[in-house]
Amino acid sequence: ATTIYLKDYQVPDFLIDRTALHFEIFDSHTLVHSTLAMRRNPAAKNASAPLVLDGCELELEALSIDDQAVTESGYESAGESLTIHTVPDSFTLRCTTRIYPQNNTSLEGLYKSSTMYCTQCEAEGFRKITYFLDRPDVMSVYTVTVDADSKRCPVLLSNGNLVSTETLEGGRHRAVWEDPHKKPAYLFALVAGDLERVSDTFTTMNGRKVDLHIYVEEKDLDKCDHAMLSLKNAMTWDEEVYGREYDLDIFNIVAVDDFNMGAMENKSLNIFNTSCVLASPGTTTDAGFQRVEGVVAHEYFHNWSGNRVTCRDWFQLSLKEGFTVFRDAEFSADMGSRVVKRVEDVGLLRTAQFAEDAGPMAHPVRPDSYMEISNFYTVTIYEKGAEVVRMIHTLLGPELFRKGSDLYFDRFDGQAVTCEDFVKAMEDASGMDLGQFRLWYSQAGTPQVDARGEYDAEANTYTLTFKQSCPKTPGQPQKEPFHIPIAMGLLGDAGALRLELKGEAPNPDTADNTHTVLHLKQAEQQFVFENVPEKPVPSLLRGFSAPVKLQFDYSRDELLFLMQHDDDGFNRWEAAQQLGVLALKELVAAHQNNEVRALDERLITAGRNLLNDDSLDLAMVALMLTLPTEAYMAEVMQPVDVLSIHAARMQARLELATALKEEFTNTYRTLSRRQGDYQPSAEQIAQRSLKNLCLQYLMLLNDEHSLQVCMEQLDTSDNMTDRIAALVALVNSEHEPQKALALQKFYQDWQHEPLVINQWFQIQATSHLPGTLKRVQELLNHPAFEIRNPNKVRAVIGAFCGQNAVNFHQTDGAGYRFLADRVIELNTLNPQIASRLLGPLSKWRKYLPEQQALMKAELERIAAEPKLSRDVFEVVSKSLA
Ligand code: DPP
Ligand code: ZN
Repeated sequence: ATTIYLKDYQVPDFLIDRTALHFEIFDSHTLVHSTLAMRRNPAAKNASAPLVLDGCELELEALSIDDQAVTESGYESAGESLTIHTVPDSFTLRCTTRIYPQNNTSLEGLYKSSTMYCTQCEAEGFRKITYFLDRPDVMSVYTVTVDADSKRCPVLLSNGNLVSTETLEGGRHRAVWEDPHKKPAYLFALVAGDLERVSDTFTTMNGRKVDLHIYVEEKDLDKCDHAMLSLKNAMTWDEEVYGREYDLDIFNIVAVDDFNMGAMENKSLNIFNTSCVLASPGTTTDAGFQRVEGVVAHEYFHNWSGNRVTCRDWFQLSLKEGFTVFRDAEFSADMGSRVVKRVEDVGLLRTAQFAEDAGPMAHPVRPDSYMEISNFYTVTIYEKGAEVVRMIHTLLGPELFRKGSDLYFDRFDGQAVTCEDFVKAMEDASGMDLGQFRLWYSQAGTPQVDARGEYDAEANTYTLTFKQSCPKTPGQPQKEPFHIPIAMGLLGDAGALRLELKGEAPNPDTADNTHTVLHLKQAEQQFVFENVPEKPVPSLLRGFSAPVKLQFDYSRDELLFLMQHDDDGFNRWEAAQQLGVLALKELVAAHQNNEVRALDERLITAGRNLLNDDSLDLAMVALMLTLPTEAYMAEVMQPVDVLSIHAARMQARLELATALKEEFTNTYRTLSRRQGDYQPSAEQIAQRSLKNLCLQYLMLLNDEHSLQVCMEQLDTSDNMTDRIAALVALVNSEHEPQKALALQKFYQDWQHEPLVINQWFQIQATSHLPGTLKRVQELLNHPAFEIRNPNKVRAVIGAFCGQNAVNFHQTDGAGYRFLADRVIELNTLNPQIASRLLGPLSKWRKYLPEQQALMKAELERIAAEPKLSRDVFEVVSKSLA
């Protein structure tokens, strides 16, 4: 496979001013007739360049230029392109291709999901529909005509406005759609099927009335309310926070069961994975509700950050994704609990993204090269990209940031631009120098920041010394120091201390002088605080103000102090995490040495205080009572000893459960009583999360009373959050007959709801008990399993390999073999999903030597397969390099 480089970028040789597509959908095939108004790009380097169109797996039926047929000698077709050597400066290209959506298992281009037709064109799926200039800097105005059977496909949708409908002969009908906004091909969408819809309206800030529709299968009509409400909230929020108004009279969402991603922001016709749009209390957990809210907002926000202003090339993917993730995270924070949202996001970043940044696929937020762009829809592009935008927000402050975003949208509306254009707009609007800051876009790897503090009691000064470094990553042996914003405060016995930074005038604007943002720019840098009356405990990197690994030698008592007294909610949680890390590390070491060691008493005392204090936010209590995850421990203890980490964490949880049995029981009882109608509100979610955490701890005790409580919750809950929590606790317990019966009953009750059955799959695939791999293999043969459906693959295979470390890494290597077999199977069916599944194997170098050898052997087995997709080849070859 060839590697594509950012440095080779060239403007397109041709432009497409207008695109007319006519789809004739038949059972056996689809014909696509395209008419493109093309001309040479005046900015092109080569004024006589041949026309090179992108096309993949297409049967070409007709091709003409200005109504002159192009004969076979007039073009050359090779790989994924079609070259026409001589063309005029301006011309009409017509072409007809024949495609087979029903055989398209890659779920890119036009494909069939059960009985409906739909498209997924980002990043390069449009070339599977017709020959085109399939690159985001070629933007065109589209008219789309769709013909299909009236009965099988009563609903025909595309981007923009419906301009006409028509009944055709032979029981067929037609719809014509026109999108007045020019767009790149990756934002094209088409849907044809038998769908019902839920409708509402939204009136924008300037009085435009927008029709909102959510299209689903009839059986799912009762699961659209939350998405609709989320959409309206997102539309209001984008007006209020970014001044962005919707720009068409119609906004459609369609739910599809077979979908590679979460959702897709096609202009005015968002296509969603059912898992990210359908929600009802009876079938969806709190996490599911929050996901729907977040993804609906994310795709809506793309209308400006992605569609109105799009990417010049795919190296700039984070321009739209990082910014849009930052936007949706802030939206969710405003709709629910800000601290909880931040804790969740940082949790993902510090496990998945930090691991990616330390592995063979590490890449900068703006990559320099790729083989297959689908492999770059990563936690680095999305989550780290969002952190980079968040840092700009922190450095500029909300007002200047808004000035910068206004300038960005204004300056680049209707254009395809770069990450550099975004940063420049922020710089121009704020006057801040972001020169060094730009390294966050070009350098991969997670910076390590080591900090120490020194108090001088005579001079009343406190000196913080920071050292930063960044490990080497593929292609980047050496790194320059980053510009790192460190939000911080100093805590004294009586509370937060006033900050007087040496060499800086106190800021008269801020009444609150107890919080500041330090600009760490050098490899080593000191900050001296003056008039510090006592030895402080520093609260550093508040709100996780930069995506770095911070090391500060806190004593455990200082961490306990921060847990109680920090003004920053995120850092209170972080102190609890770091305390947990220290305690777990001790237990891991003991386990490795076959020693018996008890959990640090202080964790038990802290837990008791949290459970006994009614003044605390319940969500915070739940978060702080959750020990660092195994995935996070794997990030802070390398090489990773999976089994010891698991054993240590289980031991710590059991000790907490035993010591705090009474507190967990009381809290559980109190919270169970507080029930009203189910709402996915921050308050109720907090209650349920703490209640269910208590249940999980109690179930570790393996006693009759806990079992009874758990069974009662399972049988009597009116919502899926509580039901699933009880089932998870039961499935991970030793109560054999009850477990099997409950799983069986759950399946019987919910077999008609695929999304619920996916959770049923996932719960079994993530059981930490022995024998899980065998069960997972059985599940692959379960009638409800379907290897062609990405959600099911993720629920069974993805969950087992990615969220069940102790079983995936079982010592005989059977977990690795299982994954390699599935990757080989999916490689031909759906390369994107196959490649994505490989993640856990690709990071083989961080495990113990015996595991490394077994993992590597499986990667080599995959590498030896004769026909590897570009997707899988890239990940496997880079993993073994
Ligand atoms: N559909 C994906 C997203 O919204 C890719 N654009 O992030
Ligand atoms: Zn996105």
